[in-house]
Amino acid sequence: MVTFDGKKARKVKRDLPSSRNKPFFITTAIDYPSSKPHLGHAYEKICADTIARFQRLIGKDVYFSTGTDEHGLKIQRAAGKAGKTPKEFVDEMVVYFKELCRVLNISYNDFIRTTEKRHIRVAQDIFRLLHKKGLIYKGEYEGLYCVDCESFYLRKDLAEDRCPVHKKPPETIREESYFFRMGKFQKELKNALKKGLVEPEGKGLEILNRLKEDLKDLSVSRSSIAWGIPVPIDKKHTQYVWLDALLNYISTLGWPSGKFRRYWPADIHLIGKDIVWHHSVIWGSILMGSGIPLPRKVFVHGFVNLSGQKLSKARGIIVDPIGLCRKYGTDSLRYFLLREIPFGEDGDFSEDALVTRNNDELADTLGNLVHRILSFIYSKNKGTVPKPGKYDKLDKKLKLKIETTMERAGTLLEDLQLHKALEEILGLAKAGNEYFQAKEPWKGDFDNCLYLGANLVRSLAILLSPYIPESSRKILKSLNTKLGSWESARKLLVKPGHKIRKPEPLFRKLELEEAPQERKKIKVGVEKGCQDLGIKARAALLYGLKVKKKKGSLEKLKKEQLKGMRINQKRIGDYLGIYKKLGLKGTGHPIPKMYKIIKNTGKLPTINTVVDSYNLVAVRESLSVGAHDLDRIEGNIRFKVTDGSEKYTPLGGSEPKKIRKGEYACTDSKGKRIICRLDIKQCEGTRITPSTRNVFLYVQGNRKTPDSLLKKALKEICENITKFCGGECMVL
Ligand code: ME8
Repeated sequence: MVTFDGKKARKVKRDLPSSRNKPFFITTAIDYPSSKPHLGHAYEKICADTIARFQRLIGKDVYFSTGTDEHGLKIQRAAGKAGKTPKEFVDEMVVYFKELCRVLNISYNDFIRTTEKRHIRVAQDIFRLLHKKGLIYKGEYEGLYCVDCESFYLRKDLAEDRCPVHKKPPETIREESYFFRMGKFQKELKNALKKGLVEPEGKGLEILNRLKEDLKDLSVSRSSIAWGIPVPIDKKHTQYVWLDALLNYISTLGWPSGKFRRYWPADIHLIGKDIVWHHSVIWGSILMGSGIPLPRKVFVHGFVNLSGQKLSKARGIIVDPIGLCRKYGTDSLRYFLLREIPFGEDGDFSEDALVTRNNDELADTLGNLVHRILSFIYSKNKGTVPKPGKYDKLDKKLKLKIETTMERAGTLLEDLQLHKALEEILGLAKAGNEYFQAKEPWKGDFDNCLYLGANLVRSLAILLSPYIPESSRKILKSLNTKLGSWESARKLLVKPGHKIRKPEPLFRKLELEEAPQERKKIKVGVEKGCQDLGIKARAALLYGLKVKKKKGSLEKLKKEQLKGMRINQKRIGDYLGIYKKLGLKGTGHPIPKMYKIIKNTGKLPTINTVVDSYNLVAVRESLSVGAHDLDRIEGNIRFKVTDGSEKYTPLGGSEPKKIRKGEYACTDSKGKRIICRLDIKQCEGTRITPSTRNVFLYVQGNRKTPDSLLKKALKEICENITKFCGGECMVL
């Protein structure tokens, strides 16, 4: 459908779905509003929105639904903690989820809440239907339940007696329950999975693997949880949250009539990797049992991690997506997530990387191209698109590139390769810049360049509109035209003589804003066992650092200070004396080892600007010093004598190792995780890397170490660090 009308004003048809268009139904998971939305929620909605917008552009009649999953124990408890009734609580929380959609520019058709009447009606009707068909029976359930997953686990599926996802011990639950004969559908489920119900393929295979074992019936009611949809045949029970939440996909369509007949089966259920079982096995069997066709596809996107760490509220690893949009702009965030994370795989978020992509790709490549072309037309040709002459080689090449990009990116988007399609489109913008440069319009011969340039800008705005809708709208506004169909992006519909508007600035170059971050504070304690050994520590917190791998001025300082440096053997002996007292033979202090390296190579190793800053003082004063990423520390710090149950993952390791009993160590996580062993062997989880911003630093001594020395050394290290990494320091 062509919506551009050139000079002659003619009313054109808007690109709205008509009942003749093929329907396309896409859903996201519905989020638990147990706390405010996180970046993972934002990512899923952005991806679904991009697909929905693309499908609309290719002429489909799209129905896109999202919403919130508001029942169950998790919500009931969160409400209790907040001192609210569950309903008051979800009513307050849902505002944030709707606000998230608004800020992210999510073009949903429906936002469904599972506490709405229209949903409760469907959930109860399906329960009744399954019961009537003999697929639901009463029994007793005893099992291990993880509230955070709202799921039961078999003991063998736990990881060290904890939920494998949330790492929390499950609760034992024993009660009367209604069961759904899920086991009956094992064969049909396997067939559906083999036919590709779940994508990417690997995720489907994982489920097929689990289906090698007998599929058990599912407990679908709870008598001990009040906050849920009442079981229609027995009001003492409430429906299991998943036999409530999953039904949102049909209640949003008003099953069994209305929109349901038009849009079902769903084309895509877009979900994260932790709920694939629920969406294939549980949802699949509920649908089969109810006689409803299966969705066409369950697509599993990856997880967004924060600089390599899993987002986790408990561990303080959270990012507020609304805050990010305010800080950097919605389209910068959308663009970053869609471009950086291969769709279907996990990916990393960091503000540094967002700023870099924004500046290099949105501002420099795209913004620059649009600005060059439009402002040239505006200032040098009175805002009028010129009439082209005969095309030369460069013109023909650009025209062809516009056509092939539309085709390739379209195929990739239909195939859900969102990141690859975006790469193609960016390639067109790059080609556009090269074209403009090669054509040298400033020399006076600009007709072809500006005519094709204006059309290129229009095509780019259309192709980018699923990804960065607001920027696309701004470009089209400056160009004085409207959004056209995807297919129309190949055509040269901006005609000679067309008047453009004054170009608006598109993307600003961003700077990484450090503050105002909340400053995390922790306490440091030395337990009695450690005090008895004479262990003492002085600590500081450093904020807002910029850690570099290497810095010239620091290298210079290291070189200067190494001249004639000796270590204090007596002080090292004091540490070793404690090790001996503890019966820990064969454990050396690292300072002599480092000293040996210095003697052999003439250099202090270069690790990064924080570690090098403290190593310098640690070697000279022969003191034990440790620095850790403050944001990755869980709870407070305790120096303790180990009882052997603690977890310790050495640098470079991925699995925790056993630790011997009777060592002394620096720990976090209520004394359960070793962040540093006595011989200053750090753990992997809190290591300092170039993305570390905030640091916990300590200098550790023993009975014989003067307090004044610890204080002086700490001060010098803090000064070094802030000199070479910036930021501020707070001595504890
Ligand atoms: O699971 N990165 O709700 P939820 C990307 N209510 N996606 C993530 C993510 C991350 N770090 N963390 C979570 C629920 N998600 C249920 C769904 S559907 C009938 C019921 C994804 O709030 C997660 O995989 O825990 C899921 O798809 C969605 O966010 C909502 O997660």
